Amino acid sequence: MTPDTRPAAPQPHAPATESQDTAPGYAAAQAAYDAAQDSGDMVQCLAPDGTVVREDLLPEPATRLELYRQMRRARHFDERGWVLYRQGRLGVFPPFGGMEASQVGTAAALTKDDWLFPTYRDTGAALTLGLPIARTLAYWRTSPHGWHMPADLKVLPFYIPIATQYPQAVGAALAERRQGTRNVAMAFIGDGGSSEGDFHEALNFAGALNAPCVFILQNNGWAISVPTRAQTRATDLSRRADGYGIPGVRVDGNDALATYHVTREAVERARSGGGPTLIETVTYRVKPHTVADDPSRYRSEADTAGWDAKDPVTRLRTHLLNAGLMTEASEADLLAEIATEFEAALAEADSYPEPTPAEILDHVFAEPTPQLQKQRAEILAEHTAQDSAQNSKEQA
Ligand SMILES: Cc1ncc(C[n+]2csc(CCOP(=O)(O)OP(=O)(O)O)c2C)c(N)n1
Ligand SMILES: [Mg+2]
Repeated sequence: MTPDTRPAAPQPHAPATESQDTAPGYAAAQAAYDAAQDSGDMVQCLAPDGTVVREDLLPEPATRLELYRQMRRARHFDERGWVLYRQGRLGVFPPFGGMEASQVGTAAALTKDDWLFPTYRDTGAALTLGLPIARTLAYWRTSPHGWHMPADLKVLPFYIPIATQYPQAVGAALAERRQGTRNVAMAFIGDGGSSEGDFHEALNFAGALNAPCVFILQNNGWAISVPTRAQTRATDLSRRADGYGIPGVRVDGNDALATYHVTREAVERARSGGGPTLIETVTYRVKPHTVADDPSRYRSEADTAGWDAKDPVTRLRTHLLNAGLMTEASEADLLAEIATEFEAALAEADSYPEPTPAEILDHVFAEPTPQLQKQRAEILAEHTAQDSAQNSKEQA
């Protein structure tokens, strides 16, 4: 028998054990952030305490103030979203508090002629590009009024299936190029989503065809209850770009000035024919996965506590105050304005008529398929039966 001269098969990667990854005190995401910061691999403009580390990357003062305004609008929505859900006034809501720099700094680099493909997590990005608050509230209220995007905005409805939006964004980008515009498509995805086939196909497709795309990969440490470390053996997700021959950039996802800077560069490259870029924003999901999630089942309070010191809103706030670009009084005016804007939008959302049960299927296809027609009839029959049962109970 001839001896086997093939090299030994690599040892399989030992899967992360439960005790390593879900035990109280698990702080791999913090360690990853700190290591990226220390190694200088992660673009940063402001340190977590708000001091400037890269003077050369600072955007104009007016831009810094606008980024702060948009982050505050986003945070206000996030905070009110929780309350509204508890009051039964939102159907579901995936919070993004703590990820505002990752969403606002990136979306702010687009214009309204560009495309935005957000996931369910990216309310902050959609609001930044101009999605009306009332319509966004209607969406999370599961009302059909939130399903139509305004005609003057190329923001897609929030994608719930993971990674579907990535190849679609490439298609939109190629369509823009075919029409001879300089418009780009930006798509968001999470760390978990970057393990899906669609993510990899999209990057390859975009690279091969030099599509004007900007891919934002928000690494927030978790895919529901699965920590990034257990999800993939890769430790630097921006390097996923190497496999497709496109630039990959790692940026501090809690630093709005840095996310804005790197995204502007990527958008400019895409507009001028330089092709796609993958940007990994290193951040953290401080909040539960959705309002229905209970993270105490898979992580401890101590895991998230350290992220308060890295908070993106506080970081930019400290910088603006220190740089004399904002005072506590001007900030108070801004916050009052934001609260008024939100309450007016909430009143508008409250004024939309209640949807009827069968409407849930009305906008799936322009022409309903036979299956949808059958489902619609079933829903109607079920509700008619429920209504008559209720009526006879009330009359009895
Ligand atoms: C195709 C598909 N598979 C599974 C799910 C269920 N699911 C919903 S959210 C989620 C985790 C996604 O994590 P990540 O991509 O990191 O995004 P994050 O929630 O952290 O923003 C999964 C698996 C889904 N929605 N779609
Ligand atoms: Mg995630």
